[in-house]
Amino acid sequence: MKGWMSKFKAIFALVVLALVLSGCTGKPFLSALQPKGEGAEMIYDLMILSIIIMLVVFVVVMVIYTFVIVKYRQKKDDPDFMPKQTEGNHALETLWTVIPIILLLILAVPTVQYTFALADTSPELNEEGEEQDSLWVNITGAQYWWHFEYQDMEVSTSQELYIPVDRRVYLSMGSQDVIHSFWVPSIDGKMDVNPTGNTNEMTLLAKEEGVYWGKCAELCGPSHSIMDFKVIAVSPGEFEQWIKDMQGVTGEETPESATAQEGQQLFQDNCMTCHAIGSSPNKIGPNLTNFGDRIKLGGYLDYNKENLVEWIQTKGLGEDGNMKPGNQMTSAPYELSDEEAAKIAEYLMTLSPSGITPENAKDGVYKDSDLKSLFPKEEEETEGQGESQEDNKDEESSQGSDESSDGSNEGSSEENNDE
Ligand code: HEC
Ligand SMILES: [Cu+2]
Repeated sequence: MKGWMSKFKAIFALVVLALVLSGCTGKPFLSALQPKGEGAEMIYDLMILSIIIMLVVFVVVMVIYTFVIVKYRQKKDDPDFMPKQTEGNHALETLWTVIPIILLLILAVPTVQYTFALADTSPELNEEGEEQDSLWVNITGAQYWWHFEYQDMEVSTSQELYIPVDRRVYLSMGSQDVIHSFWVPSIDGKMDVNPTGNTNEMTLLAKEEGVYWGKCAELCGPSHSIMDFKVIAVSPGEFEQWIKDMQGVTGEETPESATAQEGQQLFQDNCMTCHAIGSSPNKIGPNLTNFGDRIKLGGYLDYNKENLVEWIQTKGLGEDGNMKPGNQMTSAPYELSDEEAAKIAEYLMTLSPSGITPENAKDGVYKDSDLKSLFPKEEEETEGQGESQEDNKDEESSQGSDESSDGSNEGSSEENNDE
């Protein structure tokens, strides 16, 4: 009876273990064990390689161990049995020194190779071997959200980063308060962001369209564990369209319904010190240009009007204090009635300047594009240098902002004057 029980226990333990371990591969949009990006694949390969090496070592050691225990154990009929004793065997000692060195080399070569490959931020080459324009995004981490600014494109957004699939995206990263760490497990490894002014660089390359979950991987305060964000990988053609739609937004667009219009006014009176709609440098709070397309509120809460009103009323804390503890919106000076908060919520939910939304990451439609139309043309700069200098002067006097030092953004410069 006893034997049967212990057998049963062992089987039960194995089943539980199998269940637990099979759960380890996790969700496909949040798992380093189901890589969907270039960096994540390399990291996964290294993981598999080191596990194989570990298993081989384990099995070999265990086989020898079992063999020795069985073969050389004290025999019942011969209690004085003593196996032959060896000491100072050169061949053996060389063997067990050389084998680990070889194993370490097998691990080290791809590890070093991948480490340098992942740190490489030089331009990607196209099929003809020419350097492609690099799509750079400035990323800023803040307690407890992320800001994204598409370099030279006059497009900013927060919390949800749209990227083209199959194309390397270059990230230049910093923080506006404390150290955070940018991590999209199924696409790439982690990168810390520092508040000291030095920027870290990395690339992201998603190999499949999809909505991938990102996490802050550095303990940065009470809401660290919910400093979530999303990476939305759409086809290059859809990405191009998205950028173009986002470029036109000024924040002055009038929403259709009268309630939303009132909400817009209330928003402009109470919220614009910290939030922006349309391209803007990083502010105290998230950029809300395409807030209507957000998958989550505040990075992780269900996106619906009820939550949004509660968020606005409690300044991101929540009625029982568990929406985003310690968040920086708590210092907002406004007082709003329930009705006013609801109007603002209605307005914010209309902010959807582009037909390209997270849904496009799931539709399986692949529109190709080389994204060329998004980059400022180099020919123009060399061609009409005399003229463009004059143009710049005019702009500088009328605009007087720091933006004008960058002559490449002529086309969209009016859009920055909305403050
Ligand atoms: C003192 C600056 C400040 C003011 C004023 C302010 N906010 Fe915020 N807001 C923030 C910060 C900071 C966050 C990010 C909080 C976080 O996620 O940790 C935020 C987040 C939000 C979010 C969530 C954004 C997202 O991407 O999910 C919404 C919505 C929002 N604020 C609405 C408003 C509204 C509406 C007003 C005006 C009634 C307002 N805020 C006023 C600082 C401010
Ligand atoms: Cu953080």
